[in-house]
Amino acid sequence: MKLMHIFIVGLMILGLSTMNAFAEPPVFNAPVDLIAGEETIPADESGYTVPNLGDWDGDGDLDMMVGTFWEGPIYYYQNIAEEGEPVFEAMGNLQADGENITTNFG
Ligand SMILES: [Ca+2]
Repeated sequence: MKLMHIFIVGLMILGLSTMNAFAEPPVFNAPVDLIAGEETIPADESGYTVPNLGDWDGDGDLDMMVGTFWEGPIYYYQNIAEEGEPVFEAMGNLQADGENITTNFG
């Protein structure tokens, strides 16, 4: 059983390395700041700011929550566009019982 497991893992590694050998390198556009109103959506100094899109208010468009690193706040930006390109408005930090909800380590 252990030998079969090693064989399967070996096939997976071989398959992944073969896929990478033929893959084209990704091409990215120049970075742009994310804007809410007139303000740039903040990124913390750690470099681990994590934007997540979802329909958080249930109106059918994508809103954004931005998590920060290690006891940082979670910012909420509501998409206020009627249609087309999103337009984000800062709605403040996520809170529970009047206190900011913060992220854990990692
Ligand atoms: Ca929405």
